[in-house]
Amino acid sequence: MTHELITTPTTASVAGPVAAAVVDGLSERAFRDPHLPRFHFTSPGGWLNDPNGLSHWNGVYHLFYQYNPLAPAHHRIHWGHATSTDLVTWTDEPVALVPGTTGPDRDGCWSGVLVDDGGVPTLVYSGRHGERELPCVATGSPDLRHWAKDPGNPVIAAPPEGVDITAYRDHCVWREGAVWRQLVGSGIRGQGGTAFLYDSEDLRSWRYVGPLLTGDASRGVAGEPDWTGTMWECVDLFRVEDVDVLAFSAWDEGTTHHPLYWTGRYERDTFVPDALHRLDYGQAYFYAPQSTRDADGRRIMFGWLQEGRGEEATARAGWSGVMSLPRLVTLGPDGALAQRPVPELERLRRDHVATGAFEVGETPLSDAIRGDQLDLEVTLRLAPGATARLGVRETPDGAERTVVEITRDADAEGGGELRLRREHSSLDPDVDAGPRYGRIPFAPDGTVDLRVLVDHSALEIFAGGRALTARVYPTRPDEATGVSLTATGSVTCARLDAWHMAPIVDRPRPLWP
Ligand code: DQQ
Repeated sequence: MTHELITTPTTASVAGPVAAAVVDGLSERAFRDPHLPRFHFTSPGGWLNDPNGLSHWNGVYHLFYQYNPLAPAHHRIHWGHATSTDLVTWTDEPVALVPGTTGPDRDGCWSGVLVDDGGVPTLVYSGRHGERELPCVATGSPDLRHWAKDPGNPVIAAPPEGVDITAYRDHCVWREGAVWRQLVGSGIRGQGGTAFLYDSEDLRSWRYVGPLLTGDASRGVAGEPDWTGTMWECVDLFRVEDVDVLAFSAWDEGTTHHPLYWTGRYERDTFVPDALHRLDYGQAYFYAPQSTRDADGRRIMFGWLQEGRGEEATARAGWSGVMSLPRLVTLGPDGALAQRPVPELERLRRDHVATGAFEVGETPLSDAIRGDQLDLEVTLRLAPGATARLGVRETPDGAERTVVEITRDADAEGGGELRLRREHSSLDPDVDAGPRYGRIPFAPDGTVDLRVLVDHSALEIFAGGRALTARVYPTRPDEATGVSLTATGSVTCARLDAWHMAPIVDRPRPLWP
């Protein structure tokens, strides 16, 4: 094996075949890492963050992503690109955008979207130069494999005049009659996060309309449900049934971030909010989501699962960042979004094990249910005040274990809490062990459907339509394969179905396809 690069070169000239030679070994290292997920999409090696340019184009799903192919570090971000016809397996495509040697994106091609401009695939993204990001445009070949940056970049020369902003980046672009509309994520100092609205006839020349909606940064504490931050990253405006949704990632310098959404009404130049919701209880473990409407009219969403282990361990591993499983987003009966993995993923299920109904605590789980690539579906019925605990990634001695806990309120009003306990997930003191939790709805009889997808270090949990995403890194990954179900109080398991999930990749992939 040739030498491996841990620090990213700062020169702008490393590209293509040169980069591939410099970082030879990175993708092999990533592939060998026992914490690398096997049925989630990851980059071939190096760094991955936000999903970008998500679209369903001529029957092919396109997933672009924030990518540094040179090192597992957020630096000089490129746009990686992968395609899929089934949302299950992915083909690596040529890197779509490379930071320029000069120009407004010389320090990175940050997040953005793909739109269909009369048949011409067009990317709108944030070019980064120094500490500043500005909107840029690139057009693609008909197969979306080759991209040319617009010589007029940046297409908006500066943020709106006379507004004291905290930041300015990320785009949501859509067609409305004869005009294009665009949102750029931002924040107004002393007020809160916002999304600036623009109009254009040609995607190149934009007229500033005003803030679509502005949050209140003084409300709440970082990470708490009503905290909307000082800046909104990755704004995404879409409609589900008859409800408009404004999704964003609440950000503030140096604090916890989290993804949120407003439900409400988009009316001409404003968004009239109705209620604020959390998109995922994992906070920054499901960040910067982006969604698209596919040819079947489904709203499909991906988010970025960042790492929860120390920087040194990440550098050694040779990779960083996981793309969430594609989620189907619908409107729940309570007016909030309901999320679940797309049904296509069921194709990866193997070795089905099912149990009949049983009282939790009386019957041990079948020994056939164990592993680090699992899809677990459980329907539980809890008495008021009862708690069910599904343990995953457990070592035989119990020294390492991750617990998904569900508690029904004692007053049985129809709600309860989903909590992920990670205090024993890893014996490695550098690993993030903080809990994650949020409210979930129960059926009136105390029933709740729980789905847990375990993919090595990636964990996606869905309960009553709510999502909680996180990362876990047992130090004995080969032994941490146990699964258990226990309870305090009266809990009936109405059904439990478990499958092993087949991997979607069987060898290291080129960093620079
Ligand atoms: N990541 C991108 C930004 C965006 C942030 C840079 C969110 O465009 O605001 O990689 O994770």
